Amino acid sequence: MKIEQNHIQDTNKKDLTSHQEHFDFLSNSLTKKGVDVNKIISKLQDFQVAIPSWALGAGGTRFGRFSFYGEPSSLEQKIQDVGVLHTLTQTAGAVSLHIPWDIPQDYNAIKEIASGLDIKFDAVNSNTFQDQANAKESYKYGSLSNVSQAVRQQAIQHNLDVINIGNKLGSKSLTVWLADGSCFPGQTNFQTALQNTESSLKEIYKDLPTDWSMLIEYKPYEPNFYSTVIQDWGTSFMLANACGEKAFSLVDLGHHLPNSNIEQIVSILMSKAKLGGFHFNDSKYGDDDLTVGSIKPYALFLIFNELVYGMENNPANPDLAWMIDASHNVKDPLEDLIQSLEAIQEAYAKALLIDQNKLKQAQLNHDVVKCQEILQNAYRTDVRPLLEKARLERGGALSPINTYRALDVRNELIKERGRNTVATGL
Ligand code: LRH
Ligand code: MN
Repeated sequence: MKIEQNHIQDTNKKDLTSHQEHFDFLSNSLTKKGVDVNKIISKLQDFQVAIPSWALGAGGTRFGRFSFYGEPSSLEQKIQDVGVLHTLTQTAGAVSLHIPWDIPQDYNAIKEIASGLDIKFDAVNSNTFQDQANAKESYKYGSLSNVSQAVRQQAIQHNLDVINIGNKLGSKSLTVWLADGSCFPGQTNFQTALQNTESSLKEIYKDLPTDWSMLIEYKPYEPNFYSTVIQDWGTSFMLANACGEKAFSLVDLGHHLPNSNIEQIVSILMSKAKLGGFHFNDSKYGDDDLTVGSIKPYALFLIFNELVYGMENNPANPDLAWMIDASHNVKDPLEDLIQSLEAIQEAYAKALLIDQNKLKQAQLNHDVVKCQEILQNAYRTDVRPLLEKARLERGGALSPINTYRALDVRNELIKERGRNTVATGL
């Protein structure tokens, strides 16, 4: 399924006038406030988010999985679906693969399809939380932290294989998330598990290509429910420092205990030049992997405020890896991802409207009310005309969801692929 430019222009036609009116009104009022509207639009256009290859089919829970049919059953079809998202939104110009769910059969063919759709390969993800059919050792009781040297070695080798696969695709970073931990007190020795994990990560780090980075993802619980070895940002930060200057922390928004101040965690990691990237999603309770901005849009805005400040004031922190990590139980996976991409662009655009100098001044004057006024004036601004302009200028859809439905993409995919295809992944 490939969406042609003229199809998008046809569906844009009826909304062009109202878009232009809204855009002109907003652009004039922002320009009067000294905002460089064109600068914001080019920042939005440069902001490319990687789509998780494991979230292009229906997700599920232990209680059930309900397909939307027409799911991609090969890596080629997954890249094509990312192409649909990128053509409509112009902000999904990358894919993050998960190994072994997405091992390319024909590297050149995959790279050709991806470059034809202007899709880059972002971080590759290792998987030592599931046993593979032909595996000699089991990860039942952990992988890089396991008391068994043989199990640790198998997990280290897997990560080196993942780097090798990523290297052939042009990826420049490895994401390591470990399910390692325990379900009951006494089951593991915390110190031994952490030391094993540190020495195993260092083994992997030794073979990291010079221009690569290692992203260490933390998570407080699940699938282990008493302890997780890399449970929080502090542990990830400590391990990243122990490995070296190419290792960083990865912040998955769903990997925080209730009421955690994620924006403060982001500011700390950036101030120490150890923030490597994000897995964007949203949640009400646990690692719910819901649509970005669907539950706590203001929290996402506050995180982008710290990111905008950090990108301005922490030059030592590397360019960040922007990725979505979501799972779709009740929404069409592609519509869910389109809504997530929109929410990310919206939070970023609103954060770019914050007058950081005025905010700094109000903070120095302890003018607490003014600080909030400055933040919320930006948050209360309807920035959608800016997002539309950014897409329109790049040939995208004014309303990606409307165009997706007007072109009946899901049914076209079902016609092409049938109703029984199942995408690899979660
Ligand atoms: C763990 C996680 C990790 C992935 C997996 C698919 O919860 O966030 O990033 O490997 O989801
Ligand atoms: Mn994640």
